[in-house]
Amino acid sequence: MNTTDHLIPRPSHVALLDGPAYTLASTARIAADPGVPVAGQLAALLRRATGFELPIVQETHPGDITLELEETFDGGPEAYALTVTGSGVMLSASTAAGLFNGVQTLRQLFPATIEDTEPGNGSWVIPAVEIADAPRFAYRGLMLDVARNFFTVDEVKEQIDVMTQFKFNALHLHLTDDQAWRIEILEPVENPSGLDYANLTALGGKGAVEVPTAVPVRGNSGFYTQQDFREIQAYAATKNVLVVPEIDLPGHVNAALAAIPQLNPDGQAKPMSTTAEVGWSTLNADLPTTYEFVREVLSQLAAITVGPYLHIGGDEAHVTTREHYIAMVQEFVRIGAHTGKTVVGWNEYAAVELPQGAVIQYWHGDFAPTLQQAEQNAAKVVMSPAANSYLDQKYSSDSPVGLEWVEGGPFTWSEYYNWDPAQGGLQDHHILGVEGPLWSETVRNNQQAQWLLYPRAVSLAEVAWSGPEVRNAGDFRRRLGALGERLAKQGVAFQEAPDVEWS
Ligand code: TNX
Repeated sequence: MNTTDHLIPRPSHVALLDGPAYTLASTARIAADPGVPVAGQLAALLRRATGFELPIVQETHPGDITLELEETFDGGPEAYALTVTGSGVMLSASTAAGLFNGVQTLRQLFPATIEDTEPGNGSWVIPAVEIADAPRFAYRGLMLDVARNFFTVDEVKEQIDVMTQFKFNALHLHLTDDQAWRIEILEPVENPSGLDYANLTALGGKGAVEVPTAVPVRGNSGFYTQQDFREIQAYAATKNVLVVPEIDLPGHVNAALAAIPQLNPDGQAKPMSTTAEVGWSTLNADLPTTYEFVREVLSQLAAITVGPYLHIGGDEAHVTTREHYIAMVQEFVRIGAHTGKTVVGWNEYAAVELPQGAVIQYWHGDFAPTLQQAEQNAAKVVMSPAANSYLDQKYSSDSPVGLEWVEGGPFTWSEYYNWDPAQGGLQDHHILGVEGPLWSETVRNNQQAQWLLYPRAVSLAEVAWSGPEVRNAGDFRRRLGALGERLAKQGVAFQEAPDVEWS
């Protein structure tokens, strides 16, 4: 079995070398500069399966695995070069992100027994090989809808652990929706209208979806304190993941309307709701409290967000008149940009004027405004076309969880593999990247989430990372098959696609 042929996502260049293979010996060490967090992660993985000591040291000897930060190394901020020979493993990159990516490749180069959680007598051999690799797109994301069903901090960390082996580097958290509000907003220094921000989570945090059909169980309740949110980001950062928080505006806001009466024109709080229906709630364009509220929420969220992006939603505002939608979203974009962050929104928001470099997440419907903003106003696009990336959709009509509304579905790994983000006139330089959203109306725990995610998220990882010249569906299917054993050893639930020969 030649693992150099199994890599997912597929690297730009892989060349087998003549000469002896590398064997990780019990005396090997990991040589790395201090402050390269992935060195510790690699050591932990290898120690667990091999039982070797694998100390982390600074000077390299023959037989070691060396992680080298080389400022002059070029190929982009996430690129890496990996050379494996009989005398050692040498990984180089110009950034910690590049080293992180290279380590994910190295993990897959070891035999699948490297995923064992107890030391066995594997033979830790890697063929001599030279790999040079860099991503096609800078943004490679997944989205968790923590509003319809709450995922705890630990569950989110576990999702990060799994996704990052495929070089995903963004995690979008859909923090608010009709059914719930999941992020703590503190009592502001100034609160002219006396809005009860604490009630957003006191009441809104208790909400969740409850669909009467397939999955009768109510979603989980809960919310993140600002400290929790910081903790998620800090953890994500050690695995090269940027968190993108979303407050969905001006629709999908019932939980806020329920928590804060002054957001309603009649001053009456709305009842909380558990329905999975969409598009029935809206903020009010004529109320000054709408803008006061949004300013406070976005500025607090921006202040605790490490990454450059702030997602302001914008989707499915079906009960907002067009005039009111434009008025509100234009102002929300301004407020968002004023926090110093780059605003992101679902593609409906391309109807307003966007600041240069704003990000449009295309999911559904008319492509023209997205393309136009990308071409004329230098907006960047994250591609999440529903029929190629929606991870909440069923695999087949008898899937125990998942929705089934996207035209052309249900969908398997192949629909999420066989598409190109550069479509409809969009070119690579317009595209920031690719994201697979996992809406959670039918999802109640990480296992169900994983089952919907994998293997389709792996397809998206390769679409986002690998150039079209190295992509091939038949070959990908073969590599997926080889991945099965590794996922199983990691305890990751995945759909055993019937057209894949799982190892
Ligand atoms: C549409 S996709 C929504 C979500 C739902 C999803 C269900 C998008 C931007 N909005 O509110 O959860 O469909 O698939």
